[in-house]
Amino acid sequence: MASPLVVILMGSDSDLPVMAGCAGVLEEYGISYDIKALSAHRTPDAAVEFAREAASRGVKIFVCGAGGAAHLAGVVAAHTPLPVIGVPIASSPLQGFDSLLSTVQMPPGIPVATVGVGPMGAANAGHLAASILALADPELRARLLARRAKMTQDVLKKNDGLRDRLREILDKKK
Ligand code: RP5
Repeated sequence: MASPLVVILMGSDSDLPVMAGCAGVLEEYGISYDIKALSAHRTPDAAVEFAREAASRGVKIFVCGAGGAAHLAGVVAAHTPLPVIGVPIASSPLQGFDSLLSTVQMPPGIPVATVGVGPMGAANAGHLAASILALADPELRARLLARRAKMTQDVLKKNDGLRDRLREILDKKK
């Protein structure tokens, strides 16, 4: 069986509800993926070994989500030449600001393309992975452009009932 194009890694299975957002987007585009929980701190050897051998299996992109002292994306990036997208997760009392900084502030030469904190970031990680893969896949590029065109239409359509909705809100306040 062909290797999945994208690997979604999470620091813990407790990150699954957030990272499901990324998996959902990849499924929308028809992009194959694998999903695994491996921790930079609690399973360091397994995480490094997995990162090291992924490229030779045909994986193209890593999406790494972690919370707190979120070093998973950085450690994976240190051990693979593949693009790594980092998703900071708000699982600690610092609500994701800690994971955002520890994911985004990589030293020069070992980048992590960091998206926003939480579910919105996880979904965007899926869209960014699709954009990268679309560079070499015209059919995927067409699906991506079609999705964007639909999004544009959906947003423009929302203007139709805006005045009525505003009236309802203002009348309720009376
Ligand atoms: C991080 O610690 C994980 O990525 C997760 O967001 C957080 C809590 O992990 P668990 O204690 O739920 O396993 O490493």
